[in-house]
Amino acid sequence: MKMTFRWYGESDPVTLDKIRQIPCVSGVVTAVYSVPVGEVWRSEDIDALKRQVNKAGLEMEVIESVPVHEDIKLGKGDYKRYIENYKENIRRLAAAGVKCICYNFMPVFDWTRSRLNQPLADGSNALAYYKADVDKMDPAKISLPGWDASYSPSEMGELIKEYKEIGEEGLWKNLEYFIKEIMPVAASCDVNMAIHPDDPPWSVFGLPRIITNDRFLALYDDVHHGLTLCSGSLGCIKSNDYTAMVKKYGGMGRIHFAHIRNVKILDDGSFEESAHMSDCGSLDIVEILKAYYEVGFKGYLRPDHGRMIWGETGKPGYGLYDRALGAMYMAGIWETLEKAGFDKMHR
Ligand code: DNO
Repeated sequence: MKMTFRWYGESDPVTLDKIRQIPCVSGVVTAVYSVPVGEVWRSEDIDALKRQVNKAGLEMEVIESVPVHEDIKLGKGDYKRYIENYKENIRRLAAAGVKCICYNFMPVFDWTRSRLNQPLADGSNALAYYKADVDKMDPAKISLPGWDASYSPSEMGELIKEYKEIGEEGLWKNLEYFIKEIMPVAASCDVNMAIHPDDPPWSVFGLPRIITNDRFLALYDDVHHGLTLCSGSLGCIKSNDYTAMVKKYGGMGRIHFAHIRNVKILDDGSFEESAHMSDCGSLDIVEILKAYYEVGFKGYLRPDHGRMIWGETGKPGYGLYDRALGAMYMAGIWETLEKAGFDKMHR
């Protein structure tokens, strides 16, 4: 396992120097942010980013994300050109030593929350998803971090209509086409492609959202075709046995990237993001890490969203302090598993 930390580039108030001081972190997860979605990243920009990260004493082996253009997801317009661009990005990133690319196939919106700074009982604040609030939201009129803000309300309305028309099966068809195009390139470059599950893993605003792991993995039979397994996404459905998922997909060697955070699931299925520690939320983080350890996980892990604590302000979910606490907590669990010889007891 390699512990990583997300870094949003030059504009991120959480600087590389600060990340470097978290003892367990070997590298950052980042991207070239200046390029419009769908276009080819310049090799000079990729190399400059890598040099900057390496100079700070950190690795750049994971890219999160190379976003997928909406034309690809809708199978329309310039989708063929965008797919060729995507392949070229895989080649260029591989040439710079990148080993894993995280991406998603969520229509229009990436992760969705109704509150970005919900006060928690301990005085911190965190992201939250309240079903009743989301039901009242008009997606054309709001924007959240992680969403593409480049659409006008009428363009947004049109996009949403198109997705509703193609529905889940249409989206599956376009995903399958995309995967069959890009995976031979990724495999030949030895880059692991790690799709992020839909977050939350149910339909929002009536849009199709389809990343259910079994069917996704069946699209392409190659170990490079894999998952970013995210405990905060798939773990926020009470009936999901998240630890069993880690064992199953980890056992198949298909989890390339682990996002770990805790969530407190509320009675109506809404959820609040919480501190990483098991006691603070509905997920047992020790059991999750034990499952990763048991399957001999060799991929990348990162503490996912954190709360805002100690008065920190910044990009919602991506402050320094709580994510650093999360990284250290998980590194501590991992070290304990290693030193206690947990694998010898269980193999
Ligand atoms: C949320 C992140 C996601 C993730 C993308 C991957 O904080 O985990 O935004 O980066 O879905 O493409």
